[in-house]
Amino acid sequence: MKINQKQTVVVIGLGYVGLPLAIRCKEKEYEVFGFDQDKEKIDLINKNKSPIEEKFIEERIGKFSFSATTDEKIIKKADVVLICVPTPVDKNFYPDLKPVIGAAEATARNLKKGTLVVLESTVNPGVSEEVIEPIFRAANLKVGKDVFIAHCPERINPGDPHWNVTNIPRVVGSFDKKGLSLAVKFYESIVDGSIRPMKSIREAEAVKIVENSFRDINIAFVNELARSFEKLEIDVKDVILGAATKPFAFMPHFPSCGVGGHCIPVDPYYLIERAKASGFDHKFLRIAREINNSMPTYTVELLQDALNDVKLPMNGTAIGILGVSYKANVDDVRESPSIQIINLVKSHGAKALVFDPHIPKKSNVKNLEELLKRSEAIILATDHNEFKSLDPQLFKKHKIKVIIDGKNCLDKEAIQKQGIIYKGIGR
Ligand code: SAJ
Repeated sequence: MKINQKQTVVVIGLGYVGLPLAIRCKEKEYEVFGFDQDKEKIDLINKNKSPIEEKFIEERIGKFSFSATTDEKIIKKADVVLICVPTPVDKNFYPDLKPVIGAAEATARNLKKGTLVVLESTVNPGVSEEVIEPIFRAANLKVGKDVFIAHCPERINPGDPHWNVTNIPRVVGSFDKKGLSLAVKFYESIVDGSIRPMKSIREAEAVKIVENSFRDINIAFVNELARSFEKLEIDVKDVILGAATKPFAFMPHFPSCGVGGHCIPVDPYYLIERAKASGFDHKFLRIAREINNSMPTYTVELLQDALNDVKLPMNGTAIGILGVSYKANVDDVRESPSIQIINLVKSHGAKALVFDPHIPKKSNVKNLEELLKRSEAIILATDHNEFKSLDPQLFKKHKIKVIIDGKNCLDKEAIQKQGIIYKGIGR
């Protein structure tokens, strides 16, 4: 098989990763079809509407439209199959490969011989060899002859105004030379950035896990600092910004009410569990996960302490929660610390008033005005632009007594000047 733009690409999984990828392949003049199990999503895409709030997609979906279906037989048309399905963890933080297995089995059932199959979903080292290859072998498809399998870990950063599928450099690994060369050629045809071939498919899988575990442990480091500096009355954000003036060998991360999203809090568990099966315990990764998982509880404890200072019980008090999304200016609640914070606040008998301008469906008040009017205390859980610019006098006007700034994004001094108790995460 040769890679050229007249070929047909089928993208399996049309979310944050698959949808921009399908649009980009269309922009690069491939014949593109999308396959997803979610009928609602398919109907929106076929009406050139984006199922997610993402500028890159919303700007292009009309211009580079492609047809999407819930029928797996569309895979029969593919010269290149791109698997972009979720790789979550279950409630015990154990990797859940069911979506990846389902996509690989559907591909094996409908595969045209000689097709290139690329897994973009984040998986631990070993999944391609131990899970994917056996699925094709069981369908009498020999890897390296009947099918070429590669791994090119996705690197989408939702909401990023600059880095997107067109320009983020990629790494690619495969089982064999032919698979590697086909995959490198394919990604070179759609990405204006470097495509680095890896020595093996297992090393390509390891790259993404390392990238995101690196971020998780660095966030855990500053979250631990925040809890220590709170007792030492040191403003951790000011210290991190001070350290960041060092032009080399320091990379700022910032403490917050928790680590959400479908990547950072999830990916380390894939390595922790696979390494455990080989007899290695990633103590450091586990401790970092424990620290980051503890931040929502810590945030609610800050609220309880502050309410004690104003003699307000949690029970029966109206608490405003600003933001449900896991990070600023997106509409994604996956693994969002806000959800845990809302549940914790409710478990103490408080009334949780929730507002997120990006996710009206998850809000239980009409607008910010109503939340401010009805709340006695506030937890800012997502640093949406709409919240960062709030005038502290507005809080005063609505007699807000306590503000817990879960993203350290509000003006501490200006709020304190209004006679409001302010507690940040480590400041
Ligand atoms: N967070 C902190 N402190 C920080 C940075 C993030 O508490 O210093 C929190 C965020 O509030 C959020 C979570 O961590 O709840 C994840 O934030 P993120 O900025 O890492 O956002 P993601 O999950 O969209 O991460 C993506 C990832 N991209 C891929 O996995 C392909 C990640 O690799 C990128 O490093 C990240 O974007 C990025 O650089 O922004």
